[in-house]
Amino acid sequence: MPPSSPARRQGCRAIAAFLPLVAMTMPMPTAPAAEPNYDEAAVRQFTLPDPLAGPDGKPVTSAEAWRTSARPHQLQLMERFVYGRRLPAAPVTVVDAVDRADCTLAGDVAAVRLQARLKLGAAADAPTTEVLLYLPRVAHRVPVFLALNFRGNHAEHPDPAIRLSAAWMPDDKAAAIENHRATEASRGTSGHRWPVEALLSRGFGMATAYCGDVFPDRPDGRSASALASLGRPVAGDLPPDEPGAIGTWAWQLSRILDWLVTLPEVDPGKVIVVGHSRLGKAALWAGAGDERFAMVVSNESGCGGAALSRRNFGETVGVITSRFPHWFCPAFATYADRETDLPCDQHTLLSLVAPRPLVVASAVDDRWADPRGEFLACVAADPAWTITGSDGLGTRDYPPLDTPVGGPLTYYVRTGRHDLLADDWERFADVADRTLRGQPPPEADRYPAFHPLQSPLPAKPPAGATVLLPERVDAATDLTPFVGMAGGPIDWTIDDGALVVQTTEKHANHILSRALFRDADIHAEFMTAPAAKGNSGLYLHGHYEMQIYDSFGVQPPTDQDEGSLYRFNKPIVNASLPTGQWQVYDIRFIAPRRDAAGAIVKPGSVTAWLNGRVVQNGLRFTEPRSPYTPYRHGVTEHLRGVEKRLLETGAGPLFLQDHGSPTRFRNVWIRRLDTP
Ligand code: GTR
Repeated sequence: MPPSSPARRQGCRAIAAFLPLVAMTMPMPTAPAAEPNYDEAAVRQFTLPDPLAGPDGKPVTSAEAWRTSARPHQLQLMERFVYGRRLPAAPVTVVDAVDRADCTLAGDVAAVRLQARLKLGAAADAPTTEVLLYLPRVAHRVPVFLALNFRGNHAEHPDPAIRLSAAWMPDDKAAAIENHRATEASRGTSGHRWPVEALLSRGFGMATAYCGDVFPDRPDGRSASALASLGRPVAGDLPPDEPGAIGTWAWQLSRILDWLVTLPEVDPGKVIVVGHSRLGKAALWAGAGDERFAMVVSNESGCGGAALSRRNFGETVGVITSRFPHWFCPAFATYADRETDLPCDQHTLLSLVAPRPLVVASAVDDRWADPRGEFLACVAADPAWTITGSDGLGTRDYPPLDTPVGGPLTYYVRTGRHDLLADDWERFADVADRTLRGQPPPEADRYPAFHPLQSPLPAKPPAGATVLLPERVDAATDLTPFVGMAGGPIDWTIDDGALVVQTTEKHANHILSRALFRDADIHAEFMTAPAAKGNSGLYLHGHYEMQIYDSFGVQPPTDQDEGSLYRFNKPIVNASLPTGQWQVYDIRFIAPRRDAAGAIVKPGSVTAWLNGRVVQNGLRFTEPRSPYTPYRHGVTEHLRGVEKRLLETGAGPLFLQDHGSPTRFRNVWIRRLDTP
């Protein structure tokens, strides 16, 4: 460890004993500074400052002293060395009126949509921010998740009534942003990150606003930010503790909270601040500084967020402050390559959330954000929960994948890449249920996360999958996993490694799996042909169809286009590829539950990926809607038996659809999630 002043050393507590995974005695890294270090053995040794230390450097020993002395001191350290001084409150007013409308979202979710332009401050030129809020249509106050977004409210959900943001945005082809402005095609492009229907169905409200409303995310964004209206310098040499974008975004979150708590539908004591990545850093800072946030969620916030700066793993202080000089206060950049001199670290930030619930979520492939460094920050922050008499993390062992640990300080590392997914939100809601609402999360649907890799094709079936069609279909392929409509052998053809739909006049020569399942992950690779617009489909249980159709380039896609759950919901984005290319669906299917009389008592849900993009995100559905299901059109005696058993047991087959086009299939498998 580099030399440190006696005062600083006094404030440090050797945490080697409970950080067994940190190489405390390893040599300094040998990797060149330009290359990120991903070698655990090359992580430098360090000792963390004590998050319980008061201004005299000595750790406090009571909850009272922590609250009155250590906590304010630690908060000040985060202000001075990382994010800059917190910005003062400002009066918040609604410009014009709140636009409030009842609406029905996908899956028949009854909602109220509120849109409000908030003016943040009294001055004539005070900045404004557009807030979008969906509430479940219920008669009581609800907890609300508040998350800033990266590309405007309209990108978070395909609802065409959402106001299109007119603010500056970074150019981004995937979000259809051209010349720094959103376009109509931008609608819903981040929809997979904001599963409104699923959360409303669990009784939560969902609020969002664009971070660029108060600080455009670019190095020169300061001059166009809200800081000028707050009397802060926007040019020239800045004081070392001058806030940047993260401080301004945290201020925006608090101002939106000012408004949310005035709404009669919102439970003012249960607003949860959530953020992903850079906005996760802002969510943590907002939650640390503003104790009105009842719970805080960091999703893969990484360096300058939940990950320890002292660990030179993935992104570092030097890298982040040179790529994003506008995010932190100027002092932070001076700790590049000397992070061990920082009087605080990111566990300090986490400790400021205590004793409120905090979720720190990582993704295993997001090494840039240092998942283990995020966990170790939780371990090091844990004393702030225990000193207040609360349970905290409850472990010092890095958890297995997809296994949340702790509570109210919760950590998990999930399978997959850097992203915010429907499954993450379900976990946040689980913690909110247990802590803020004091109720167990809804049982069922708590299966291991599914984050399919859809490239390269064909994709390897996972362990435990029941393979219905192999990666290459040929004359030797066993086709008995499928039967025809009458229960006999199938008559589809084999050509060039694929099974090809054998169409008949009725367009009802479907095939169905012998294997039955209730809840399952389903994978199918397919290639459409020009005839009949490439029409085919995956009929889940024969009741719900994930559409296969030539929809390449169709804008906006409808609930009949590829990626839709036919007649239930259009795809979030059009992810279709042209005819003649292999495409791929992965589907997490949760079957509806029925009572003894066959009536649905709990909706089913579907999350689907098409060619690498999320096209359905926890979509809830109830009774089948299509008049063409195999049980209605071209039905046989055999199928009547299949449907009867389905209604009795909840388990049914997978159908590959004949709709008049010689669609090709290969590599089809199901992985059962439960045993009905
Ligand atoms: C990266 C940055 C990360 C993270 C991420 C994001 O470029 O290095 O710290 O904030 O952006 O916000 O998406």
